Amino acid sequence: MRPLLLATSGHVDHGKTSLIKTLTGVDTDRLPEEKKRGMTLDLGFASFTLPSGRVCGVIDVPGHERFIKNMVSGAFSVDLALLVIAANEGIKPQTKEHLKILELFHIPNLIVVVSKADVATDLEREDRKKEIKSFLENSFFREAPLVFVSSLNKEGFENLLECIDRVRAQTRSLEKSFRMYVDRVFSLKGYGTVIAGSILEGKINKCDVIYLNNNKSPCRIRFLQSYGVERKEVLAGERVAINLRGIERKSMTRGTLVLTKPEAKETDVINVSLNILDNRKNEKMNTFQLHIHSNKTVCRITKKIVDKDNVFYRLKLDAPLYVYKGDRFILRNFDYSSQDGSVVGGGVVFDPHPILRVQNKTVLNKQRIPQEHNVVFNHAYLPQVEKHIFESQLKFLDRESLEKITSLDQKTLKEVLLNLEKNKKVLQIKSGVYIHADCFKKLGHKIMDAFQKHDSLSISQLKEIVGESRKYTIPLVEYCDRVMLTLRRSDKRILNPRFVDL
Ligand SMILES: Nc1nc2c(ncn2[C@@H]2O[C@H](COP(=O)(O)OP(=O)(O)OP(=O)(O)O)[C@@H](O)[C@H]2O)c(=O)[nH]1
Ligand SMILES: [Mg+2]
Repeated sequence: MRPLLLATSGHVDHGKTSLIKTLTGVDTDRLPEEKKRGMTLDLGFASFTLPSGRVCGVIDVPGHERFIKNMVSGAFSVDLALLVIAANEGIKPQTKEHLKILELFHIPNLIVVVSKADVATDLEREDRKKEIKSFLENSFFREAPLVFVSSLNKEGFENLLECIDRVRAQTRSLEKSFRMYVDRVFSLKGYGTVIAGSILEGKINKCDVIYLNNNKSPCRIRFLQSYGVERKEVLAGERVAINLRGIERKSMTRGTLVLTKPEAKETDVINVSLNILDNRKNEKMNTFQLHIHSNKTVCRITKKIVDKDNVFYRLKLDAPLYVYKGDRFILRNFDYSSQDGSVVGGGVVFDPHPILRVQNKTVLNKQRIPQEHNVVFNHAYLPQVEKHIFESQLKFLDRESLEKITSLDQKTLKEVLLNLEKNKKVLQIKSGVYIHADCFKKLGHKIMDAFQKHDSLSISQLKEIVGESRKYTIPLVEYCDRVMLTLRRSDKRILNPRFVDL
């Protein structure tokens, strides 16, 4: 029987991890930081056997909005999502955002799980049902079953198991070559590095060699495991853990493409069809965060292509990625003054290598290919610019001063800064104003220390702590609000009790 793969979804604290623990016996919050904060930060994995005897793989995702990237990495390829909504709180921002993501990914099945049923009266349950029904009315998941459960008194789990068991796994192509994106890396004592992910296409055999991204050197496999069982072969739709020979753990990252043939081709220009939702704040905005598989990059819409009745868009990606025709992605607001936006749309990759394909045609005409595509980004400038920003220490540098110090032209500097930002070396605390990430960390710690002595801090107090003028203190404090280090309470700031890390 084909195994099923499910992911949780839903607002922070609505009981996703507790639900998975009740279903599988596994506490997927395994990081010490997760235990300390009682909150999921990264993906959790487990599996269990359904009443029919079928195996079900589980990916537990974080609900906090800061970890949407992790949520997307876990949810993009599952057969079924459980949308967990707490009976006492109902629909909250990430309930909505996660639902949008599941719709844009065309996740084929959804079960609404109303958790914490033990705290709701019959009347409250009826109200919740009505609220959820109207919330789903115009969605792809109008017909989704709804189950009340309590992880406290185990109510509803039999019903939930039956609902899950009725879901059929999607048909996946076994004819295509093996493709998987790494979403988990760990090392096993005595065995070395293990990478894991959900297989999108094809199958993998223990005797295969694998290729990581566009590296042409083959890696040998020591063993394959799926849901805790050693296997000779694992198929699309299943999760697999691959123990690699001779690969260091630190050289592996989430998002790495794994193939069994050395065919990976990266791209930074793709043609896509887009579905922009109508909640976009600024119609003119054309720069977004693109989330695809377990990867994220900044992208810009550079062209609209009308082909007969179809409209496509060309996206320029800041960092090259390995994407394939038919892959679905999410777009989130990318406001340079805000680290996190909300989902504004998504789409499907229509042509992952459009420029290469049109090279023979007359369209290879400088006017039709945006100039920026001809610029070869010079990585040599990265350390130079980063050093200048770092050396300014607790000072903030704006783009104009950087232009003078580095003597780089505007365009090159912009590219360099985007790259540094993407790699989290520097932070843009306000449009055109930069600080080195390490310096921000130091400042953040100073601010956190000050909260040991004060319940709240005014801008003047924060100005003293930061040692900067109001001109820079205010954007810095606003940036602290955006990264959820601080919370605004009228004209003062308090430390966000749920702040995760710097
Ligand atoms: N009363 C009651 N409390 C519950 C139930 N399930 C979870 N909780 C409590 O709700 C809180 C959050 O539970 P989690 O399972 O960590 O929630 P989560 O959705 O995984 O949270 P994030 O992963 O951080 O988004 C914990 O304090 C749980 O003990 C339930 O069925 N009944
Ligand atoms: Mg959790």
